[in-house]
Amino acid sequence: MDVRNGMGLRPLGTSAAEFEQDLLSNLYYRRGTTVESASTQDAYETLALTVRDRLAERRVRTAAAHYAANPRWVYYLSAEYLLGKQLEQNMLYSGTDRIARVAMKQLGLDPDEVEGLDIEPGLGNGGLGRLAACLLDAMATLDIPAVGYGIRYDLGIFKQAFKDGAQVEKPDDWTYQGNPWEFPAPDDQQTVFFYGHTERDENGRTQWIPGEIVLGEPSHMLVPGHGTDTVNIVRLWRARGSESSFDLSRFSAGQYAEAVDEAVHAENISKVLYPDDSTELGRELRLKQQYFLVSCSLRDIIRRFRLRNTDWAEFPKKTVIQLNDTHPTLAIPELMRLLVDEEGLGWDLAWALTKQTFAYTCHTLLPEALETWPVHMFERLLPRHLEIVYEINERFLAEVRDRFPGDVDRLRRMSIIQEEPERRVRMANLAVVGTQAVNGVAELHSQLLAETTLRDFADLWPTKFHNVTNGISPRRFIKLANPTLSSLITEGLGSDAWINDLDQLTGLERLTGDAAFREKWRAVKRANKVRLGLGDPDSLTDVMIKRFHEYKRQQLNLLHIITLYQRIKASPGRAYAPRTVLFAGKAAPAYHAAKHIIRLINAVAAVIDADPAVSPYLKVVFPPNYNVTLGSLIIPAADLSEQISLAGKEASGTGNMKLALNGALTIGTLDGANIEIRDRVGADNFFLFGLDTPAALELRHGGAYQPRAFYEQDEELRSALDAILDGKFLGVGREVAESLLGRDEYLTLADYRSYIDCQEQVEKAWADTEQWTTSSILNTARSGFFSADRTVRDYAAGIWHVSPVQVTR
Ligand code: 26V
Repeated sequence: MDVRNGMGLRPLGTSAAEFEQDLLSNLYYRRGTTVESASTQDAYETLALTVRDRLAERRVRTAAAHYAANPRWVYYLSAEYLLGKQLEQNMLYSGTDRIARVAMKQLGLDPDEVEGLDIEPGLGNGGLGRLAACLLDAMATLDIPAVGYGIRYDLGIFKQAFKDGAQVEKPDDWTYQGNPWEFPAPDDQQTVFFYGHTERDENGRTQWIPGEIVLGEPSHMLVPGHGTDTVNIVRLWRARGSESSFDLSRFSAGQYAEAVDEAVHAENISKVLYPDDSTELGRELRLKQQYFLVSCSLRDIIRRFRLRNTDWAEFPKKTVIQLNDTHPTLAIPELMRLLVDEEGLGWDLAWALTKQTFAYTCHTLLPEALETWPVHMFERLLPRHLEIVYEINERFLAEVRDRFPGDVDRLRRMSIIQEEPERRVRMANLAVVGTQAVNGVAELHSQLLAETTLRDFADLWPTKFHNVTNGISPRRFIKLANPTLSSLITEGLGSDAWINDLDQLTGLERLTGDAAFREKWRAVKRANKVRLGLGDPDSLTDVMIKRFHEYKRQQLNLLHIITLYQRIKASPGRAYAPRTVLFAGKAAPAYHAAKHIIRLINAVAAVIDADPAVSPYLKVVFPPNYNVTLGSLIIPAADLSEQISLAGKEASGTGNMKLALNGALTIGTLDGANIEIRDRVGADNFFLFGLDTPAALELRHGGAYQPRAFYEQDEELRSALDAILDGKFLGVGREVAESLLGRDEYLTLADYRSYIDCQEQVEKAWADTEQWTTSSILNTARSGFFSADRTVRDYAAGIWHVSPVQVTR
């Protein structure tokens, strides 16, 4: 019997009755209980396992098909994944959503209550982590053999609560009830070295004698494709103390806590996700996390390579490793170390293989987000890797010297080692030097990378630089998040094939002329607002959902709210279109400026709520703890999408795509993927305002920017800032106003008037309900390009050079 083909297994049934039987059986044999005595948690775990079994069977067939094909694999290395809840998704993908609900009702269980226990693995900060999840979804859907590698943090992104309007953080112990979606794989455990020193053996080979040894324990979650039998995996590593880390002599001497010190220390590596996105911390534990991820994953990749291959020359033909930002860049010197020190390959061959294997995606332009590590810390933790980085750098700089003789400035800029004011390893430089392709995540971003941040490298290797515009999973962000709109679209197009072929949405364009369809479209939007339950469903729902960062300019949105508030106070008689402004998002715990903005938003919300002259027209809501689950409720309810970052700062944005796809109109700057959204949905269906990138650069770096001048010249702006400074909002937020009047790093005041005027255009457009609905439909109809399926096809054709492998029954 060929176990690899899953032969000899009883096929799992596709009827509700069979599903019910499997539920009962799993409840009994895997939870050890019965329907009569089962808790809701028992019911949930059992449902999860019963759904999971259907995917496990596809997983086995996928693994067999991939093994037989011995294809070129994509390995996606990412320190973060924001996968979102698994249950609903896995029911949809396994085709069990309907029968599962029928079966549960048969057993007297409330499906909604049971599904309510599913938790969200928050193993990421924001855009970068969610992008990783969307790309995995699309790779599986397109039958691309792929494995995602990451870290199984014990504590995910903190839970956000508000106390007196201020953000407080609580730990996210996401697996305290267990995690039914996870398959432990103890057989594939890896050993990771840290610290120590290097020695040369009699043959001149280098050996790393470690000072600490930690075990990496893998488990994986399933990544099913939609409308296909492919089920890929995401493999997450958890740190464990090695056997020697348990100190038996201390234990015997009665020092029980001290005996486990070392093991506890080791396990700290995967204890917590760092919650700071976009500011570099330079903490040793974070560097340890990065190496831990890289070391475990590379050994696993090599183990998998060796199942079917023997010749190292084949390695890049069978393997492409995508680095999700610089966080996993240590994989470059690590592969060199494995090939040269452990496998005995010569440097030149090892380097050629390494460079061919890796590709690097950059997700930022902010200089403070470019990772660097102090050389002394790097050297202490990874002594052999520093030697290798030096060698890579020396050879690289020789190449630069050849190309640009005498240009010492260029050498200084391009060196992997920064010398002043402190010696540091520049991870982005290492990532560019050690890969065959570098990409930005939207047209403008890729262009700016090549012209500014990575310009010297683009001069040297122009063909290395690519653009791959981000995309989002249509399964997660419309089909699952917005079931009613999805049904209406399917009804309108006559088929649901659009879910895996999002360009088909253009078929909606002709329906804009159908008054009955427009009516239904509005009814869906309204129902989604009712479902969200955070404000008048007939008001203009104005949504800004993203991490808090000054460059994203939540403070600009707030200045608009204060201006509206003051206008309503000044002329109470006018007919204002009711508006609900919704914010959601977290601030990094140490990012004080962002936290001040959060606190001020909550204060303004409270003051407006308490003012009966204003509250009928204006409401500010700020539900706490933004995550994939909350986003999936908000996005379908949005009329207006706020994408108001300073031009040249937001690499891409992906929330902008999710909102447009769900029929929200964007008010935005010419930044990131906003530009591509506007190009596609049409200028008439997009509210554009603000400085463009050249104008912003000119104003900022011309050195003549004076925020005070805008304050003095614009009465409404002055009045809004004065209200804050005068303590009109519970005495909160002076820091925000002072920062804007001081340096105003992100040119908020320069864009204020343009933004306010544009919001007036929004209000006018909102008054024309039929035209607004038409624009809403056109936003959806023309957002097909932003499917992550298109993004993955772009990577596959331009960077990975991989082809699909079909999984057959
Ligand atoms: C950066 C850092 C810097 C060092 C400290 C820890 C840490 C943790 C996470 C990050 C990632 C920030 C980069 C990021 O999330 N970029 C976002 O990527 C999205 C997907 O490409 C893109 O849409 C957003 O515009 C971009 O801000």
